[in-house]
Amino acid sequence: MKKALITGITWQDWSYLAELLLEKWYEIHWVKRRTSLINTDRIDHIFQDPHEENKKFFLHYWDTTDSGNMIKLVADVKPDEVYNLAAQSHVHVSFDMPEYTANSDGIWTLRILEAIRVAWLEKSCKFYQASTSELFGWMDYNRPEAWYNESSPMHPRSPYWCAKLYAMWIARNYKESYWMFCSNWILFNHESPRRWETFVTRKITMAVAKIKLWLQEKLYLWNLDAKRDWGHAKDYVEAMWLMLQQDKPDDFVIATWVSNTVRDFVNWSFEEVWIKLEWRYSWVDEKWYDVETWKCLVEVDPKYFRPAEVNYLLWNASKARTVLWWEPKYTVRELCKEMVRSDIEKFERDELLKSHGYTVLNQCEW
Ligand code: NAP
Ligand code: G4F
Repeated sequence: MKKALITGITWQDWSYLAELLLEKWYEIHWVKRRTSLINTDRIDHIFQDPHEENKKFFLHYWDTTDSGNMIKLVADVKPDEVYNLAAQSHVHVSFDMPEYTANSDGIWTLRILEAIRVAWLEKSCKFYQASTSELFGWMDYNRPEAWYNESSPMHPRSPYWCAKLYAMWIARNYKESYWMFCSNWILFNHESPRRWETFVTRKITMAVAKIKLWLQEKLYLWNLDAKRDWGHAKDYVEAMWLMLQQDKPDDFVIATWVSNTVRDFVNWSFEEVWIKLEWRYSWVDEKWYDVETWKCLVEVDPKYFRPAEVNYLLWNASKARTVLWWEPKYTVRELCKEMVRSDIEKFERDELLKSHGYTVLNQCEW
């Protein structure tokens, strides 16, 4: 049985990766930081195995800023594969907390690589680094032949991407210096009903569900013309696992190769609940109205402005297709439908619980 060590377990990617690795009979060591509130709702279903003898999960507490703990953990567990998913991954927040982001996303990768090396596991342990599409920053979208691939020049546009660029290069450096198996997964945006609530797709689908159920009046956004290639996290974790099953380490762009605007995602989400919108004015004054009631449902709020923005991204993911034989199964419309439906179910359930006197925790800023 292979042993996997996974960092960043409370959110979206980990939960899908854990489901996949369980099917493949891995022993999983999951590490999470201590929080004062319980935040394991995305993964609780995985741990509710009543048969103790089936237990293949081991929880360890740790934080990306704590190297001593990681050195001990790696030496004790001796993992065959390490999936490094933990990160302060919100771009806007990284402008507010640049130093923390550099430490937690950049230097952290060095800490874990060193932990593998000092435990003498550099020849046996495969390391996976969750890198990001937005390392490339600018794109000239008038020249589609310039679609970016693994070797395009990089121009990160936020403290988060600068930290991730360091992380990617230090992993490449350990591969070249110590012959470690280090692969970078250069990911486009991937979403799901388990996506954190403050990324734009989930923020939209939650708001649409709440508006439909009369629980929210309006959705506030910024930069509706930003274009993203949105895939399903379930598809993307499969690529993650495939990368570590290769004979040689390599870097791969993982994308669906279709790019849409935030505006498209808003429209599709409202279409799922049979609300048709029409927009008036433009840029910061943009407002969207329900064509039946002429109620304003979407507005621009400059609060979400980013000091530097990436407006457009489209990458060439042909290497993953030819080498890993990886293909995304979900289209962005299917993804959007699943997210809206899941949010409607969630809020209907929450309302039912509240009507029976239970408290339901709510979050959401940015
Ligand atoms: P996510 O939802 O933001 O989850 C990040 C995880 O890291 C959470 O479990 C979080 O724990 C943990 N974490 C953050 N800071 C930590 C710290 N100081 N110590 C310990 N744990 C910490 O991210 P995701 O969307 O699942 O993405 C996984 C990875 O892929 C990230 O590295 C992200 O940067 C990268 N990525 C994601 C996308 C995407 O579109 N989803 C695209 C490109 C790259 P808490 O629950 O305690 O906060
Ligand atoms: O959903 P977002 O916050 O994702 P962003 O910035 O593209 O970053 C995500 O994908 C990266 C990979 O490509 C990851 F590395 C990163 O960790 C993260 O998972 O924003 C998408 C777009 C942006 O252009 C943003 O400015 O939507 C725009 N947007 C417009 N209004 C908004 C909002 N974004 C957020 N979060 N909230 C808004 O109200």
